[in-house]
Amino acid sequence: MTTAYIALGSNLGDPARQLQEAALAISALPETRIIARSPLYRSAAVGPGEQPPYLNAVLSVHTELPAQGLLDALQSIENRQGRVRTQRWGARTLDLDILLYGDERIDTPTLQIPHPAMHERHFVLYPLADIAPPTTVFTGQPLSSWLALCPRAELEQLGSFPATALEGDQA
Ligand code: ROI
Repeated sequence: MTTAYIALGSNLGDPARQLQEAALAISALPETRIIARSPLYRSAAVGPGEQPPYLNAVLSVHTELPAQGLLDALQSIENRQGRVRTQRWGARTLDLDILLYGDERIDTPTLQIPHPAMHERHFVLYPLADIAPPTTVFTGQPLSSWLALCPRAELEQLGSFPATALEGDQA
């Protein structure tokens, strides 16, 4: 059993609903259970160009799926929820990224863990800190150190990310 952290993001097509549906789909994955969910956060889009603000959250799961199997499952959830990959930094209905997979380091053409940009993104670090121990280490430093280096800026906490009735009482 491995504890993994998954970042969720959306800035198109009713983002709150996209994140709810994604959590429901993740809760239904084989050999995978949602352990905790961060609150929902809203922030301006980071990156080039004009696009709508994002809604973000982080989930922790216990899973028996291998990292690449988990990634494949998350990509099929993205695709089912209408994600179209156009530009690299473009707006999207749903983005699901594996941040951490136990304490493994993975570097393949399809998967890099820890996620290579997570330590510099407020919209990932703050929701991660809501559910992960501050002693969690990645990219050479504990989460608490990365937070100290990353201004919270205009990141706005919107409230809880409740489990839907369909997810039962797993999280
Ligand atoms: N900006 C914010 N605020 N949240 C995201 O999830 C997000 N995702 C992205 C880029 C385009 C980098 N910007 C983002 O992929």
